[in-house]
Amino acid sequence: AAENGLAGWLRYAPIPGAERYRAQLPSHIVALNATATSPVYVAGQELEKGLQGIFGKQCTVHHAHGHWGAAPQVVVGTVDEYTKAYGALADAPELIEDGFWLSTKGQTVQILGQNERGALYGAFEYLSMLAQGNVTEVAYATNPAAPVRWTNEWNNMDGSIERGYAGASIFFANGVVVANMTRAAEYARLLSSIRINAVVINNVNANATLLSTQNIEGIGRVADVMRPYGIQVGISLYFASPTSAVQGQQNLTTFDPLDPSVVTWWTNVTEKIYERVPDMAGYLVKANSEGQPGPITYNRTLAEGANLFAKALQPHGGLVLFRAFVYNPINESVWKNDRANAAVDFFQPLDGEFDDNVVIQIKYGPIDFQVREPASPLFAAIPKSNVAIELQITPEYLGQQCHHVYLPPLWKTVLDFDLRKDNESSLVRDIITGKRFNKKLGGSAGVVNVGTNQTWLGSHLSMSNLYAYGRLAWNPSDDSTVMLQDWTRLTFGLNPSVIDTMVQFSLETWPAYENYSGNLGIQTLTDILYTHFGPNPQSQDNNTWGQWTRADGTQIGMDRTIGNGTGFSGQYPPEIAAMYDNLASTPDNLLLWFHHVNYTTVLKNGATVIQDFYDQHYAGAATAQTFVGMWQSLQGKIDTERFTDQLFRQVFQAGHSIVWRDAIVNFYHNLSGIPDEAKRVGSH
Ligand code: GCW
Repeated sequence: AAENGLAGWLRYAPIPGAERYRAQLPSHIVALNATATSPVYVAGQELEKGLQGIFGKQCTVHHAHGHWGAAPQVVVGTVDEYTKAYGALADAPELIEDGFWLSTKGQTVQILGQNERGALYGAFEYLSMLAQGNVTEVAYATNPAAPVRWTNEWNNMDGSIERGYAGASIFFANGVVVANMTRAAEYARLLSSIRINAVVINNVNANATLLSTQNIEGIGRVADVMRPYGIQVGISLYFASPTSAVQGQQNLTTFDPLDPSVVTWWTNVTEKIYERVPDMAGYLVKANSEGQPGPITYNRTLAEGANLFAKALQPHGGLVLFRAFVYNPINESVWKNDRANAAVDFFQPLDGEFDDNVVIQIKYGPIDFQVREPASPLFAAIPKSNVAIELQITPEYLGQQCHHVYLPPLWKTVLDFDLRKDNESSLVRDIITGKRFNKKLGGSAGVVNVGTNQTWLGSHLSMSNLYAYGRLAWNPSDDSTVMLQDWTRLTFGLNPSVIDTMVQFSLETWPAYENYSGNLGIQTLTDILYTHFGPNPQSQDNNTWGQWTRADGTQIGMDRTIGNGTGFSGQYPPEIAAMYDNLASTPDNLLLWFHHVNYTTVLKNGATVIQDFYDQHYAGAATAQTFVGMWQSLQGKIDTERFTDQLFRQVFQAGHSIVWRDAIVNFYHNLSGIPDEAKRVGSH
C-alpha cells in the first residue's frame, strides 16, 4: 500500500499527469553487463519498477548494448563498461569512488558510475527526480565528500536494541543472526538510495558470541543480501573476546593487545570472517568506556588497542572505526572534574600513533547527543588522525519518537562550525571529509537503530532524519530545507501546501524541543539515570556520569573556563578558546555550558538567566501546541493512516511539552526562589 512505511521515500507513487510524460520516457533499460546480484542489475530492476510505478510506463530490461529502434532508452552501468560498449563519452566526467554521472539529455539517459555502486546511486537519483515530478534535462557528475558513510545499529544478540524505538532487531534474535533476511535486504535498498555504503549491525556494547562459527555464517548471510545494494557489513567488537567462551574459537587467558597470542587470535578470527565476507567493511570498537574492557585494562594505550584490529584488517582492506567516546566515572565534588575533557585528554597525546586504516569516530559534541552542544574540540585536536563524526538518528535524548524533532539543523551547528585551527578556516565538515588536514579517509557514522516496526524508526516523520543523514554524509553542505522538501515529495506527494506545512513544522521542532527541554546550553534536562525520556533536572547532579548542571540556590552552569573552571574551553584552538572562555563573548545558547553564573546574570537578549529559562520553556511548549494544528491542516491531503498515526504523536508531544515546561520551571523556581516576572510559575 502507498501508506506502507517500509518503502520509506522509495514509494514510486504515481505523479499527477503522469501520462503526459510517458512518450518521452525510456522504453528500454540497459543495465550494462549486469550479473544477477550486482548493483547494476539492481539498478535495472529499480528503474523498471520506478518508471512503472511513477508513470505506468512498461520498460524492457536488457543487459547488453543493442538497437531498439528510435525509442528513448536509459543506460546504467560503470563508465568503463559504457566506454567499451558505446565508445568514449564526449565530456568525460571527473569521478572518484562511488561517484556518478547523470545525463537526461537526448534520446539516451546516461547513468554512469565510477563503480557499480555509483551507477546504482545514479539510478536512484534519476528516479528521485522523476518521483518529484522533475523531468527537466540535466547533465552533471557528483562525488561523495567522504568515503565513510556508515550507519551503526546498536542491536543486541538477543534481538533487543539499545536506544531503539522501533521494535526488535531485524538482524538478531535469541543470540544468533535471524533466518529471514527480507528486512535486511529492504533496509539495504533504502540505505543505498541515500548513498550509505556500510552498516555496522551490532551494538557497540558488543558481545563475543557474535564471533561464533554460526554467527560468522550469519554475518555472511546479511552481507549477501546487502551486497547487491552496494552496502558492506561491519561489526562491533567486544575487546575481551579472546577470554570469552565463543563457539568455534580458541579461549585465551588474556586479551592484552600486545600479547602475541591475542594478536594471533584476532588475526585468525578476522581471516575467518573475510573468508565468508570478503568485502567486510571493518570493525567498530568501543573500548574502556562505560564498563567496556579495552587496552587500558592492561596499561596499553587506546592506539595500541586500535592498531591491534587495524593490523588484522589491513591485508583485507578493512577499516577500524575507533570510538572517541571514552570516559571514566567522576566525582562531582571536585570542581575541576569534567567529562567533557575526556576525549581530548585521551586522544590528543596519541595523535600520529594510529595506523592508516583507523578512523576516530567522534560524537558531535563533547558529552552525549544533547539537544545542543558545542562542536567536539577533538575534531581540531588530532590533525594526524583520520576522523568521522558520529550523529544520532535514533532520538535517544530527543523525544524517542514520541516527539518529532527534525535533526539536521542541530547537526549543522556542528558541521558548519569553524574551529579555527591555526587561525585558519577549519569547518568541522571540512575536517571529517579529510579536506582540512589532507586525509584520504573520513566521514560520518549515524546511529540509526531501525527495528521491525513498519515505519523502521518508530514514526513516519522520523524517516526525514535518516534521509537527511544520508544526504549529509554525501554532501555535508546540503540544505536542511531542500532535503526536507525532497523527502516530503517522495514520502507524501507533490501537494505544495503539504510541503510548505511540513517544512515550517519540521524546522520549528528542534528549537521548540530545546526551549522546553533545556535552553542556554544547560543540555537536555532529562532523566539521566535510566530512561533519557521526560524531565528530571534533579537527576543531572550528584551522579558520576558527569553531565552536570551544578545548580544550587543562587547559581547554575558548568564553569569550563581555563582560569577558575575545568579548563575545557582551553581545549579549543586559541580563537575559539578565547570566545568560550569569556562570558561576554559566549553565545547565550551555550552560556551555561561554559559558565557558572548567578540566576540573575543578564543575557545578551536582555533577560536574566532564570527569566529566560521561564520564558523559553513557556515559548517552547506554546510552539509545540501549534504543531497539532499544523498537522491537522494536512487532513485529506495525505493518507489517513499516516495522518492519524502522526496526529496521535503530535497530541502527545503537545501535552508532554507542558509536562516538561512545568517540571523545569517549577524545579528552578523552587531552587532559586526567584519569581517569574510574568507570574506564570509557582503559587501566586
Ligand atoms: O548515550 C549513551 C547511551 C548508551 C550508549 C552510549 C554509547 C551504546 O545512553 O546507551 O551505549 O551512549 O554511545 O556508547
